[in-house]
Amino acid sequence: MALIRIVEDFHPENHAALLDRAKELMPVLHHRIVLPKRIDSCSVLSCQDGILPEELPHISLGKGEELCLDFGAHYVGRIMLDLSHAGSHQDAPAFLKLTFAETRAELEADSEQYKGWISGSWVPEEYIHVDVLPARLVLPRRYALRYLKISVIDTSPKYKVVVRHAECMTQTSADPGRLDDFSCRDAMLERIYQVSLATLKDCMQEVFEDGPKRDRRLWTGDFRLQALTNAVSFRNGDLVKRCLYLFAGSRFPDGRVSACLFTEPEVAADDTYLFDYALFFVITLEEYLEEYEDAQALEELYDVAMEQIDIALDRVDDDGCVTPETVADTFIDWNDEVDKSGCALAVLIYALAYAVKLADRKGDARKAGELAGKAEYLKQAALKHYWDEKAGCFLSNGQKSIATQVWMVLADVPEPEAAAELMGRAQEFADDYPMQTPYMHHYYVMALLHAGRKEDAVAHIKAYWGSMIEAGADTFYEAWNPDDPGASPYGEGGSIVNSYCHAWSCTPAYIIRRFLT
Ligand code: RAM
Repeated sequence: MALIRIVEDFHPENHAALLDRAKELMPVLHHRIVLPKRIDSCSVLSCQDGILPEELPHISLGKGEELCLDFGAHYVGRIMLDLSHAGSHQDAPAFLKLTFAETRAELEADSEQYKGWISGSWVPEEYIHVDVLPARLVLPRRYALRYLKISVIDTSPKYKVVVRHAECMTQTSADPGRLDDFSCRDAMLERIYQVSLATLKDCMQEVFEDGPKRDRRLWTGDFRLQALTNAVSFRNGDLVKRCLYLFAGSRFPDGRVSACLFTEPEVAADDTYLFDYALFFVITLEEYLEEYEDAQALEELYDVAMEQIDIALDRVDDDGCVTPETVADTFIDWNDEVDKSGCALAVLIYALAYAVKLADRKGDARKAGELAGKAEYLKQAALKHYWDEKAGCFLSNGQKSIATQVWMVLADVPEPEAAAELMGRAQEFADDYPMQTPYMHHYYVMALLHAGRKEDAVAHIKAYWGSMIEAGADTFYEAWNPDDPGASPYGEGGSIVNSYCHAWSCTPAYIIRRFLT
């Protein structure tokens, strides 16, 4: 299902003082020049692995010929190419196609075949005419890439194109100097740990982006997971604080925190509200305060957080269940077959636990007591309406999905002993409504840990994130199904717009540091 919300005549409400604070927290970007490590392929050479980039000035490309550069790792940055020509005078423009790719497989995809619902303009390819050679081509866009394919669409019979030099000026607001020298004893976990950090690093820009290829913006669901992983790695607390202020500073006119936010040309909340995502604002604020103890942020953001809770509680009906209209505004995962009503209620109960801590932290005993009471009431409602004794699990409108069990366990709806049993049983039917994103897999692992099933949690991290590593991931992907590597939430041909360095998949580093050492 396409996640496109359009509110007619939408004007977000901006709060200048909060946005000013966010501006003060603008991070420093760290830059580095990186050169291609090898020529991955070249149509004019009998190409075997390992042609060095030093060969570049000796390769000339005529009409229909191409070469592919491999920068050796995933980077975010700007590309500069020094181009010249070989042969007679350049009597016609050089017409080039540049294709950028985060993974090797992306290069094989054909953008013409993409018929999905998210904009095809995200496909990172450029068609460029160069009238005069030699030329230094500095591309105006920022790319997320490991590979760059340069295809010559046309020259003339009189000359060929030479790519003399290529470089990428990388950028990230993650400071590797902040990392400690931790390493895992287990080799696979160590690789997963390193790739998690590489993923987070490249998503850390002026905000915590969901993916540097796409959508390049803040989403609350992704942000919460980045903030957790950042706390055990790059520790850029100011970037977390900045993003909290951005979400608080531009909201729906009725006070709701938007699911995502634009920062260009100026800060503006998107007209997309997601029930679960708005609650992650509350959770992330509490977790930030726990990590960094920030009296100013508590003072200035507390009311916004409580407003999200009040808005969410207004969306609960007389039975203690989230209303169907609101369930329709709940993300959970890309699997549209999943009945999300049980999950929506559980996420609310889960968020209430954080809201109670937040109220306690603020010294707001009345609110803390009131919210603890609501949480208890909703837990009872969840047991009454969703627990099925015969099935031995939670059913959401009769449906037995892994997502519902995960969120009910995280919300502490079942008692600890029952949760441990439930998460044991739930693994048997996990594939009935398969989890489709590392985001949902993260919460699955967290539910296993919460239920005391540490071995299962480790096994799942190794099997799921490990299978991405085995498929060649330099950074973890937005969507991943080991049995169907080309799967995409975006419809026909969608793998070309998938993001292969995606914030919500960076959490194994957090889990390893916080729960497995
Ligand atoms: C997408 C992005 C983002 C996610 C939302 C729900 O467009 O991938 O990461 O949070 O959807």
